[in-house]
Amino acid sequence: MVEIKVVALAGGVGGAKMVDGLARILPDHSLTVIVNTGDDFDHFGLRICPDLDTICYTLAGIANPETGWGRKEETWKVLEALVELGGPTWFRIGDRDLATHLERTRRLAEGITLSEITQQFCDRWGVSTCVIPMTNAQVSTIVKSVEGDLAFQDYFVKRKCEPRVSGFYFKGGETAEPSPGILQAIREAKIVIICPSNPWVSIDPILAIPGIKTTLMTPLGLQRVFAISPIIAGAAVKGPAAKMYFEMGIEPSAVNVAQHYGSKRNQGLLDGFVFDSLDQDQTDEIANLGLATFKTNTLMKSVDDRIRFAREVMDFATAPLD
Ligand code: FO1
Repeated sequence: MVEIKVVALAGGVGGAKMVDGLARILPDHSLTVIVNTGDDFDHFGLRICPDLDTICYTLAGIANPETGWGRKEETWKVLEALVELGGPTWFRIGDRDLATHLERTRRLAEGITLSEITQQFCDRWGVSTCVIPMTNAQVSTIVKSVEGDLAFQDYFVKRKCEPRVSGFYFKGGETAEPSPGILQAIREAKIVIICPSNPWVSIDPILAIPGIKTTLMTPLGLQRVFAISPIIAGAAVKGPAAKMYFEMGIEPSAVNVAQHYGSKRNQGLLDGFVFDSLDQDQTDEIANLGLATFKTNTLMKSVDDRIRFAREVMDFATAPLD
């Protein structure tokens, strides 16, 4: 693989798997991951950053393979003691995972930025990929629902994504600045990959940070931007993305994800779009948006799947576009 700079936008478990595949096939120091922090919240007075942790744990090989979040080989002594005390246990924090939240919160209180802390943790976990939170400011994804505005983790974990949604907004997003290095990484990237994450609550918060979307749309050199559909045959691989589409009055489909980001030819973001072979009947519709298309098996059940898929995506992304 020729030495090219790649930037990935990611959040959640699907994003982490894609990022892991890309990290395994790309030369060291060629991949920068911009991570959603709209899921972040304070719990027990600790700042918890689920998508940063999911992506760093996955890259470090210490993620819980069943859930995709939290750590593997975890113990739950603190949670058991909290049950005895009658404390809140709706958000399950394992003992090893707790150390991450304790130490992140301690360093934040010392005035170290979230970006610096993330880099410091990656150094400790042996993660060579450059992982950057979308901003060092606090930006909170708020879910507009039939029950009123819900904080993201209240919606996602406490309420198990049940309340019908009507929209989202990213509190603090309008005044937040991209973390240092993000705009430069986007400008220098030859390839930008929008990972198969939830468009509404994992990718849109990143695009909402002032400067990120405009920089994506005005690259310095010949840059190409691709998105990968998180919807396969009308369903999300994991999480509420399809349910959100449906409740927003939009049919959950690969073509509607492509439409969500738009093609460069129609004032959108994308040069090309990757989706599952199960949705091949949408190929013309997607191509007619002005997009190069690539179909394959996009399900990543194993590490080998992640590697195979990442190779296919990079081959498509670096080949002459039709
Ligand atoms: N998701 C759940 O559905 N239930 C949990 O108890 C839970 C705990 C948890 C602890 C640490 C962490 O980093 C993530 C955790 N998540 C849990 C996932 C979290 O809700 C993320 O926001 C999702 O991964 C969506 O991105």
